[in-house]
Amino acid sequence: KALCNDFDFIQFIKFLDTVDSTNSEAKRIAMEEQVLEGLIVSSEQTKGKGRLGRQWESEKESGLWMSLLLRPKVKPEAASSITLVSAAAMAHAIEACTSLNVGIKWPNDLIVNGKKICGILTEMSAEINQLHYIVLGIGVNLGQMSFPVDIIDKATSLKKEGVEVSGKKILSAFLLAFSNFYSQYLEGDMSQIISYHLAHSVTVGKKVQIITPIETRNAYVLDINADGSLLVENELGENEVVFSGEVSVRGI
Ligand code: BT5
Repeated sequence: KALCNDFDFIQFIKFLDTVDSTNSEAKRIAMEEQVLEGLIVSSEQTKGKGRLGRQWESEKESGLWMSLLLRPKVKPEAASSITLVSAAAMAHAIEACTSLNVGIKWPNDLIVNGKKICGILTEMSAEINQLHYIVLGIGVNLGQMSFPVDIIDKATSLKKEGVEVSGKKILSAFLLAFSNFYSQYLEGDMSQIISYHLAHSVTVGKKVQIITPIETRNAYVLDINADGSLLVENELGENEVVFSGEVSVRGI
């Protein structure tokens, strides 16, 4: 049952000690229950996932590892911009609970002092013209003081940045901000969400590499469009719109 109108996208909350991946658990629930929406949180993930098959370090009690199972009544093309909705909501939540400045690296990374503190993995099940569900996976580093060598220079946690906040506090601040941005998104209004991104972007106005599974090329980021896509100037000096793939910002 819905907790209240503001949170009617949360019909269940499942807290786990351990799981392979909260995204995988959300997908299993989505398959069993055809209409349910809700939240899964785990203290530990044994197979935390990043995008493009990458690994997400999710040690026990070191972070907030969570997934929202959502069934918004939107077209499949509109589904990927939910990543922007959650990035804005989590940036807002971290800033509301701490004195840190949070940057957003389009479309899915949150950055504190040049290092990644949060990553978002959006997965969906859809057919042409019909979206079945979205799984919105969010990982926030809370208590790690060290990271594996391959990411030691690019990852950080709230504790490493000198802040101790509980996952519960971040989660409740996130849900409040998310419910607000999500209802705007459902109404087809991305304006406040895009403004929030532009104000916090570490991507706009930078030279970036656009890395997709097939190619890597250089571009200069001009703007974030109203639909959440990125407006870039390519190496030929032409304007181009980037909808998906990964954009990595040089120097971060
Ligand atoms: C992401 O992928 O940033 C998406 C991460 C989503 C994690 C959440 S946790 C809850 C839910 N359940 C899941 O199984 N996943 C979601 P990507 O942009 O591909 O970044 C992955 C890269 O970030 C890795 O290849 C590492 O370089 C780096 N990385 C791995 N673990 C990290 C960590 N804990 N903190 C910062 N960077 C990390």
